[in-house]
Amino acid sequence: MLSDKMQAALNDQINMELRAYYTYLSMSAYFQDSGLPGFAAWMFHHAEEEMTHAMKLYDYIHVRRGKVKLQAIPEPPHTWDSPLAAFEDAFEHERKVSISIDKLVSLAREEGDHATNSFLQWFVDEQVEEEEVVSNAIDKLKLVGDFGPGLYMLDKEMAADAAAGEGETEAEA
Ligand code: OFO
Repeated sequence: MLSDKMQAALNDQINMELRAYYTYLSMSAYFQDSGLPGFAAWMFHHAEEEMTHAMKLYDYIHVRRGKVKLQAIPEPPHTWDSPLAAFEDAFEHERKVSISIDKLVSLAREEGDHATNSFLQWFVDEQVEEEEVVSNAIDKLKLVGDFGPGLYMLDKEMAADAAAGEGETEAEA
């Protein structure tokens, strides 16, 4: 049985994952509109991963006989100043998710809720990898800068990564 506090915190986390899903889907649309289909595919794939994270939490609350309470998802931004700005925004989002997961782990430990603590370890590992794949993309975008042919090549690489499920973390593979 989950405590009321833990149930509320897990429901908040579902909302955070769904916000990430919605934001990355909006980024995918932005890349599509910008003539970068490879980035669009990569970001779409990443958005789908966020939905699986939300559903893991959703299922867990049910398994523990808790109540899922879905919350409103705010409208995401629709455009970014550049591909780099979009990925920097994604990185900020991932940092916030990591901090939120750490707080959930601390709460589970405070409450002596070993099952939830164990369940959350998957998310702890996942966040390390998620931050890494997004920051790798940022590094590449910084290298390429405004050089059009470089961006074109990078778009092809992102398309190949998305098709191969790369950017997908080990835990999800
Ligand atoms: Fe990329 O954040 Fe989910 O967990």
